[in-house]
Formats: sequence, structure tokens, C-alpha cells
Amino acid sequence: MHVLEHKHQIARLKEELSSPKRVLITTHQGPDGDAMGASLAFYQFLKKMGHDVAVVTPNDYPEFLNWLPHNGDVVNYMRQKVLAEDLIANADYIFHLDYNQLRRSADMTNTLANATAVRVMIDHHPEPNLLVKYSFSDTTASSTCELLLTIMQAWNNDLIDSDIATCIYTGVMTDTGCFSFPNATARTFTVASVLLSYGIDRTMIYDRIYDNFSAQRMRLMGYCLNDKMEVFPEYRTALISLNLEEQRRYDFVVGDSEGFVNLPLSIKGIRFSAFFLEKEDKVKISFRSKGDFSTNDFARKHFKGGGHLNASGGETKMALDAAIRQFRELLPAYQKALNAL
Ligand SMILES: [Mn+2]
Repeated sequence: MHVLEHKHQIARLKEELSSPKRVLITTHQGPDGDAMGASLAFYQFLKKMGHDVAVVTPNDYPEFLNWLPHNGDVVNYMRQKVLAEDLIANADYIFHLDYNQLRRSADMTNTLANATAVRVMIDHHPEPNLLVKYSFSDTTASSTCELLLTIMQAWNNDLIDSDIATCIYTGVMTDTGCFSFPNATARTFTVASVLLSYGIDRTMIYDRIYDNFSAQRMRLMGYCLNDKMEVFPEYRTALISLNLEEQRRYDFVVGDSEGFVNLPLSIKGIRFSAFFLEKEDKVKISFRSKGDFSTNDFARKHFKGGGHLNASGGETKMALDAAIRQFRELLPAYQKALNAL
């Protein structure tokens, strides 16, 4: 992290935001725990400073996040388009949290592109590509929440409270797979320790995120593992797919397939996993890996996506079967990389 550069930027932002402003916080489509945790933490922080703040998400997010403090204040562009467009057009400042390419804001992209606000990006994904006045980009941060906490500490540490800490902890916990992925560093654990000092209830947070599924979702997981998982030992790879008919059969709701992509990585020797989810107009694909195999490169090159080294996503307009076929046909070219130590 360019600590000095961040420090200078924070000092200038502090100066610019020393009087009340209209601030819009936004994040990527299909917001996850990190996106919502960061957005709602920063929302509270800026509100405490007296700003007129709004959080606008491009679309729905999983129900297991709707207990986060101030969740009820979130504006959903898909469902409240007129209000959201008004907020975007009239904002003095727009903060882009947990994404670094405008197109990741999906249907909001054009409205955001036309906004006249001063832009700030706070993100931890590689290869930022967003025109902003202030850029806080740190690919060594486990999560946007981890990075945001350090920014808030430098900005005004006194404003951080247990509700803000709860939001931040949620993002750090979910982006690190409960502190198990390689992106959880010494700093991550220091951040976790700081957050615990605010008296947050970490077992409650875990319970609400991970032990909050329907019986149907557990049955769907069983079906995926039993009937839908394909394993390719020669490529140390596995995939799972779900078509629309199967989703209907299991009363699928947003968030139900969260984490499914990680399941095959529990198999001895498997280092690369893909999860294909059929949507009405496209197929969404999640990728996970262990070690040095870059799912980010793979997703960027073949499936119009990207993300992190070990976790990324993409999509295609191809039919589900064709997308799976393409994935399988790509594997031989990566055999060496997937079998390297
Ligand atoms: Mn993130």
C-alpha cells in the first residue's frame, strides 16, 4: 500500500468534506458481504460527520446480509430507479466501493458515467480502471473493509463505533473465508483484533451469515454435490452447474448458491473450481483456485470477467451447455499450470 499517498489523499478529502456535502456510496452488482459491509460502515461514518449520505446498490443482494446496521436505508437501483437516478445526479461526491471498473455497476453504469460528482474509489481488486479524483487501491488488503478501516482510522478514529465495526468485520470475514484464505494477512488479524475491541458480537455475525439458510438450500447443495459436480483429476479441476429448471425445483433465491464454488476445493488435490449459474439472459460463472493459478487471468481472458488471483467471476451469453463445453475444452491448455506445484 502506498501509505504516504493515501495519507495525502485523506488529508485533502478531509479538507474538502469539512462542510456538509451530498455523498453517494455505491458498489458492484450482486453486492457481497464486503461490498455491503464497506458501504454501510462508511455510510454511518460520513453521516456522523454531518453529511447527507445515501447508499445505492445496482441490484439485490443476499438476504443473509439484510440485518446489517442501517440496511433499511439502502436504495436499490433496480427497484427504486427514479430515486436512485436522482441521488446519483445530485451527489457532490460519489464513492465507488469494492469495484474498480464502472461496468461492474451493471444497469447503473451510464447514469454513473454521466454524474458530475467528484469521484473516489476504495477497492482491493487488481488492475483498477476507473477515472477518479481520489484512488485508494490496495490489492494487498484482504477486503475493501480492511482498507476502509485504515482510511477511517486516519480520517477520524473517534467516529468508529460498534455498528461500524460490525459492518467492517462482516466484510473482512466473508472476503477471507472466515480468515482462512491466503489474502488474510497479519494486518487482517490486527484489524480483526481492533474490531473486537469495539465489543462486536462475532459469533452472532457468523451465525447470521453462515447459519441462515433454508432447508431447501441445503437440499440444493446436496443435489449439486451428488448429481451436478464433475471432477477432472487430470486437471485438478471440478465444476458444478445449475440450470433454471433446477433452480425452480429448489425454490432458488438470491444468495442460495453462495459458497457452492468453494465446495470442490475440499477434495484432495483439487486446485481449480468453477460454478455455472444459468440466468434468464446469460450464464454467470464463479472461479476459485488454490496456489498460484490465476482465476483472474482465466476469467478476464475467456469469460469477460475478473477479480482476484484465487477468486473471480465472469459471464457469457452462450447457452449453459455451450459455456460448460468451452470451459472443459480450455482445460488441456492449462494442464501444466494446474499440475505445477
Ligand atoms: Mn471485496
